[in-house]
Amino acid sequence: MPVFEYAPAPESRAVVDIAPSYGLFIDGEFAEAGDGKVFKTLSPSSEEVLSEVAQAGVEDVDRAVKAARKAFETWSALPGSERAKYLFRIARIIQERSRELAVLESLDNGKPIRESRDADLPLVAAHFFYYAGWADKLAYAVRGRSPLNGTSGADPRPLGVAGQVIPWNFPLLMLAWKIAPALATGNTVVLKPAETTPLSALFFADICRQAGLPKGVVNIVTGDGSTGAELVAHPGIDKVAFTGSTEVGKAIARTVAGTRKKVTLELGGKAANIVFDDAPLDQAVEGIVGGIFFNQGHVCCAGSRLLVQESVQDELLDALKRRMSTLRVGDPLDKNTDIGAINSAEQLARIRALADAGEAEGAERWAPACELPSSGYWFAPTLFTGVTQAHRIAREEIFGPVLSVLTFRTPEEAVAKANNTPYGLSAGIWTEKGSRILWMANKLRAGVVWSNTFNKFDPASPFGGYKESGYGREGGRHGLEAYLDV
Ligand code: TAP
Repeated sequence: MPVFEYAPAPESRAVVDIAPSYGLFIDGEFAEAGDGKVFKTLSPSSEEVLSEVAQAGVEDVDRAVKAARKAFETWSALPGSERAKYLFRIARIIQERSRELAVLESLDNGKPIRESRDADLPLVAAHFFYYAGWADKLAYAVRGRSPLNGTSGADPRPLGVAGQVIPWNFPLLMLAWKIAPALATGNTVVLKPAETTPLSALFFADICRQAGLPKGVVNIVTGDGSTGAELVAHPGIDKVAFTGSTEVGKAIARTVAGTRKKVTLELGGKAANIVFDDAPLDQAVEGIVGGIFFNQGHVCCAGSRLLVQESVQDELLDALKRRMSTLRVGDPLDKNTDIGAINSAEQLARIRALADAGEAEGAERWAPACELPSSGYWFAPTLFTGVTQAHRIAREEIFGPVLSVLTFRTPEEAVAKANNTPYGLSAGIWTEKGSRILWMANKLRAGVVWSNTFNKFDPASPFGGYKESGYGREGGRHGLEAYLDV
């Protein structure tokens, strides 16, 4: 089967040569699906077909799990320092091939090249570097257990084969969050990327070959939700790691209930970005814009509810509207683009329906004048004022470039409104007062709380939710525990 060919060029389509078709990556080889089924992956900015990709069926998933099981015997027995060498090699190849990967990601996902190049790709490499560093220090990975306090000098054991299912919003970054800690801890993996963004995972498979990773340690099964369901239900899986919607997360929890499988679920969010009247407003406006319009708002921890203190509401909203009027929506491969394409026609329909519901329920809709391209899937950055807590746009995850503005008078009211959601993934606080930041951070039921910034990520920081945003943590030392028998 063909792999991705390198063609040096500036940030443009020509950087990466995409083959007309791709197979599944099982046991170190690309191969067609057993029943020959394929599906198309599109560029959401042009609706052009980028490639045809194999649709894994039940037998393909079984082959992949068996390959991972076989590879587990030798991979888990390698000294951590040897596994680290492979991970460091993968990290370096990602850096070397980051232009190709950034262009591929922007083509298949629709995100602006400035984001894939300057945010996604550096974070992907950083994850592999970070977890490579842990592979020979696992005796220190589990809280309360360390050779230094005499509890255990032995490495904790890996779980076995991890079945990993990821969404389309950060295709390669979500892959890195899953694969890097799994491999560092001695597990092997079968990963299913989202149906609309399979290409960077297949490119990554090629990188595994380039790095000389032993066959079967990483397997990629492309397909739709049915492939994900088969993977999660497969009896040969020891660990399920899922990132996606709360609805599918609940179905997965039901599937694995009563089995030996360990599970981590990273699900939806409806974060509050809370601005007090003493906050540096210019800085807050940048944080609000980055919080909701980064990656077209396709971000689980997006600051989709702006809670602004009543006394600065008018001033803040004027500044925010001025800033939103400068955002450029358009070609993801143009370095000046701020907001790219919505990932799919289905997602665009979902965003439109919720925005229409916002208007129908009485909130006031505003968007800057901007011309949207004629083909592809687009949605202008949009702001709703006069939003109440009962409105759907204040309660449901929109997963698009739509901001709902609510107001508050006191810190207590801000906390109550911020926590009034079934989700609990993230929150932001903008204020000059350090004591208020600490007080709020303790009261907010959110896995991540940013202060005077938003959407900042680091591989050393654990990430994950409360309530219906899921359970388990990814990133940092906590992210290792999810793959270890502790
Ligand atoms: P989902 O529809 O849940 O899809 C996620 C993945 O699960 C996809 O690969 C999907 O395949 C697969 N899938 C669908 N049905 C399945 C089933 N019954 N069993 C197993 N796998 C199944 O979510 P999405 O629309 O791709 O992503 C958006 C959601 O992800 C949002 O709610 C967002 O908040 C959440 N998200 C959370 C985080 C964190 S870290 N908490 C990060 C990113 C995104 P197909 O693509 O083929 O349908």
